[in-house]
Amino acid sequence: MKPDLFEAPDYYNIDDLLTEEHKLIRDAARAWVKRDVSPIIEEAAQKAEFPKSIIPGLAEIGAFGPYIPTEYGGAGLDQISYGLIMQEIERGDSGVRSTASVQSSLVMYPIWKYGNEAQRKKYLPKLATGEWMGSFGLTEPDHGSNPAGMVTNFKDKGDHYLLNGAKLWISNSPFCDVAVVWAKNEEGRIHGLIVERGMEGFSTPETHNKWSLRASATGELIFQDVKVPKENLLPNKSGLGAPLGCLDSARYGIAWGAIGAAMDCYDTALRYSKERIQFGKPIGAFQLQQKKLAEMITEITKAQLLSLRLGQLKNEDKATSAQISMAKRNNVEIAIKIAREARQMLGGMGITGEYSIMRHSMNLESVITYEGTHDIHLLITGLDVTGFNAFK
Ligand code: TGC
Ligand code: FAD
Repeated sequence: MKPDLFEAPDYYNIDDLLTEEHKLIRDAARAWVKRDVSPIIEEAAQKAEFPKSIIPGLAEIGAFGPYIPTEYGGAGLDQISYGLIMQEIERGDSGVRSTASVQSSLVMYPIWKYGNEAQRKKYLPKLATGEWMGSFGLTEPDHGSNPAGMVTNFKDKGDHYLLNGAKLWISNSPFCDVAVVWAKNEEGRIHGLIVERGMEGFSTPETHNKWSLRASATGELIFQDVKVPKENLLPNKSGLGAPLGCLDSARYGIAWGAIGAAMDCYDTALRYSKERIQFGKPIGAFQLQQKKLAEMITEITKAQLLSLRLGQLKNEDKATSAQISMAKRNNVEIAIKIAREARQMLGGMGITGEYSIMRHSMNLESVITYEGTHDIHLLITGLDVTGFNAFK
């Protein structure tokens, strides 16, 4: 892969709206991605391996639990800082951002919000340093967009719960130390359980042959009569709203993250358009290529403003789930379109691993599907503005 020459576009001087702390945190994450992610990520993606060597670095830039209070080992930052960290990591690779999203918003967040003090103290500090890695099991083979239909279940056996079922498409599953698993009790009510590696009957086979998110490990979570200690049930929230609450936090991070991938594709295509000569001119001098670049920077700027405003609302605890859905859907869509256009601007070179664009493009095919598909988020907006529920 070519040296990482990334320069972040900021067409509307959005930096002026950030605090000095935001910029310091963002710049530290940006420098880390350039130094520790860019040189190794293409090979990791080609080999379809998650680069575990970057786990300590992710912890150091505050990517594990950015907004979790410091007393539990988190970074104690605000929501805009969290978003900026996700943006910078996904500028490097969506799969690396996935690892951070899952650890922060889908594992640490439910333990922090729905767990008791003993659970917080036991798990959060080790998750914040990356000593323990987590996964989040909601999706099942027959229940993806409709998690309410899940069949994974647990029975009360007096001194423990007996967990049975299977989860599919689980990020970090092949190497996770703990999994936050959503399952129904005997009354059909959904609860979160913390399952630890080593519990008998718990296995995590890897899913192979992915063409997308290749630098992220994806797999299953299989439970065959797993005895889960009673103290591993998350006591403070149950029902589908509990996992969906975690998704709000992760979807928010993705809304920012997708901008990072879009910025990287735009920046690469812009640089290439100034260097690549055809018909005696840089290709950037042709109107058709300028149209592509002008539309890219317009969409990136709109997405940056959308995320920043959403971050302000989140900081005030006023962001609605539907507002988060809109930002996730919009920003991933513009990123995938920008990746596609940027890829074309590089001609044949665009399909190679010399540049990051094709990898971003393939990664974004997962990002547009997970955490609620593109169409599911459209229906959430549709429901919000009309009051009519098109799901049921
Ligand atoms: P519905 O009847 O609408 O709601 C059930 C209960 O949940 C509440 N609720 C929410 N709470 C918090 N946040 C949200 N976003 C919420 N949305 C709904 C709701 O108020 C209700 O509460 P209550 O107290 O009345 O019971 O539920 P539904 O069954 O009709 O489903 C609605 C739908 C389709 C929007 C929902 O199921 C959905 O979002 N489906 C998409 C599934 C999904 O996003 N899966 C993601 C799996 S995790 C993942 O992909 C990780 S990838 C990570 C990575 O690698 O980065
Ligand atoms: P389906 O739900 O079967 O959807 C198929 C198609 O039907 C989609 O286009 C969808 O939009 C459409 N559709 C479904 N319902 C409707 C409707 N009512 N109206 C209109 N169209 C509809 N899950 C986890 O729990 N944890 C993870 O860590 C995790 N990581 C993932 C990592 C990767 C790489 C991938 C690809 C997925 C991951 N997922 C994870 C699962 C992800 O959340 C699901 O793939 C996603 O929610 C969609 O579910 P599905 O794949 O079963 O598709």
